[in-house]
Amino acid sequence: MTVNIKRLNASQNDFDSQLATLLAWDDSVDHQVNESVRHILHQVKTRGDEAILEFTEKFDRLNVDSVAELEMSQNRLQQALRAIPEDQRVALEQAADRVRDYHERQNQKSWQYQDEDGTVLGQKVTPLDRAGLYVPGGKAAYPSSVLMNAIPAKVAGVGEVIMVVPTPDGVVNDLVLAAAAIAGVDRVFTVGGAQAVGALAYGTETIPAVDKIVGPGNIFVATAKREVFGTVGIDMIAGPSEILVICDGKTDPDWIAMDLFSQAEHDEQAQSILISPDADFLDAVEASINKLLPTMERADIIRTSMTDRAALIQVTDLSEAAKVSNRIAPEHLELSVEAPEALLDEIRHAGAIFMGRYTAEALGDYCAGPNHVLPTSGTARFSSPLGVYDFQKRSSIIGFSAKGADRMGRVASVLARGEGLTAHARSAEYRIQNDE
Ligand code: HSO
Ligand code: ZN
Repeated sequence: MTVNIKRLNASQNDFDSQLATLLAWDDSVDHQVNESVRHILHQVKTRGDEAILEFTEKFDRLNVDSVAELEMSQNRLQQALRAIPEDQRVALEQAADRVRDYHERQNQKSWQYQDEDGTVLGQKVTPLDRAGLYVPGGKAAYPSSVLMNAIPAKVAGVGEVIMVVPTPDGVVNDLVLAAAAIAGVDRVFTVGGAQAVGALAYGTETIPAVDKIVGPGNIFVATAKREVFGTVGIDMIAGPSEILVICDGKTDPDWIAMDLFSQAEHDEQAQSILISPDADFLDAVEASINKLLPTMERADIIRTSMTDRAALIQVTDLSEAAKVSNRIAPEHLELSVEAPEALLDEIRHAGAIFMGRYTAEALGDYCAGPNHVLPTSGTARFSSPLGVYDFQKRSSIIGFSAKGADRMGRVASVLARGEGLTAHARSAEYRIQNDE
């Protein structure tokens, strides 16, 4: 059974509408989910631990007497670290080191300066007191995502990182716990779903409230995060994974086919797009796709994703490829070309840019160093990879000298009177020195 992949040509008249159709995906809100999430959140907010125990029994079939029993101790995390295969442990540690090195460079410094009046102005950077990390259970439980979410928080100096992870029927994933140990996660609770998001947002007798919740999850988790936003901060709500490859036609078609598969295998709604000026190369990659697909463990997911959402797009040259890519603003962009640096100049919107034929996107997912939590669904137009800056905030510092208070007090007074705010005006005027 061959896969039928859409072919688009950027010179066709209806290319714009074809592209729009290609990029559309089903993110419709489900009212039933909304309602049940609201119910769960309300229960957790008002009944705390008791509600957590009830929902954990109901959804994860886990029956315990207290939420304390759902906490995994640091000893338990270390035990997981010893239990996993040695090659897994070493690879997780290598990945963690590189992710830490990269993110340390993102650390922002507080700064101050003095103006000519001796007035001090500045910006003070402080980490969040507590961050919550949601880790999905089952198939979507990625130890690599534990590293990518927890390490930037720790590098930012977050006081306490609290992880929640569902363990249906009490089955724990040792790789996930080991990754938590390596990343330095402070506390882990085996609670999942909307109830876990509620616990992190509102706090319960046992689970502390956090200031921001990050991490991926299913529709219940995503809906709950949207709902508690405002009470706490949240990261982005991730859509399906995407990869866009721009290729000059000179990379091995098997490599490109597998790069497209690497995101397609995440989920049926994932999107893989190849853009090339070389029509024969598009044919060659399509042949590789059909040759390689039967060898894939997740062939069914890949087939659905490639059939429903993939596309091979022909362009006249690499500049046009960059233009089309900028309109898509992909999560991952591979520049599989001879001179990626030159093409990079033309790229404006992408979550992460993978330079040259040797840079497989998969390396970025695991161990290159940069974060793999990236803006999806075109949001790279206005947002950035998860980073240290997401776990820090800034306070403005303002310290007037007497001379500055005099000079700027006059300005503030005029503006305040213009707004009809007399208390503002007089507060500023008190500090004006009328001795000349
Ligand atoms: N590609 C995913 C991250 C991931 N891949 C985790 C493998 N494991 C983010 O788009
Ligand atoms: Zn991936």
